Amino acid sequence: MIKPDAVENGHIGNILAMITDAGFKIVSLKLTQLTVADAKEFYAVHKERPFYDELVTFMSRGPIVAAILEKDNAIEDFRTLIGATNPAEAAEGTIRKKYATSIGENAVHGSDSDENAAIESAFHFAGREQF
Ligand code: DAT
Ligand code: MG
Repeated sequence: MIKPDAVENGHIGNILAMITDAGFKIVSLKLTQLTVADAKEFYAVHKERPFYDELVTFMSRGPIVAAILEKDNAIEDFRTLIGATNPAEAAEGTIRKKYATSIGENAVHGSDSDENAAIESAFHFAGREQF
C-alpha cells in the first residue's frame, strides 16, 4: 500500500516509479480508501500495541493505493526498497527515507511474509483483478 500521507503529499507516481525501477511487476493496482473497520482488520495483529488506534485513524483518513507486486525474493527485496519503519533509521535511497513523515506516517506498507502477502492480496483484490 501507498499510505494516506504519501497520497496526500502527491507521491503516488514517484513511489510507483521507484517500485518498477527496482524490478517489481505490478500485478494489481487501485486507488481506494479503508474504512475504520477495514483498517482495524488489516492491522489486527497490532491491536494490543499502544499505537493501534492512531494507526487505524491514520490508515482510514484518506485514499491509499493498493498493489500486488511480483518479483523473485519479493518480500525481502521490497522491505529493502521501503527501508526501516522509522524514517529516521531508513537507509538513503529508500522510499521511507524519501517520502515518510514519521514512524507512524511512513508512506508505504509491505507484507512481511509470503503467507501474509496472500492474505493481504485477497483483502484488497478479487481474483479477476489480479493479473
Ligand atoms: P512495518 O510497517 O515496517 O512492517 P510494523 O509492522 O512494526 O512496521 O508496524 C506497522 C505500522 O504501525 C508501521 O508501519 C507504523 C505503525 N507503527 C509501528 N511502530 C510504531 C510506533 N512506535 N509508533 C507509531 N506507529 C507505529
Ligand atoms: Mg509490518
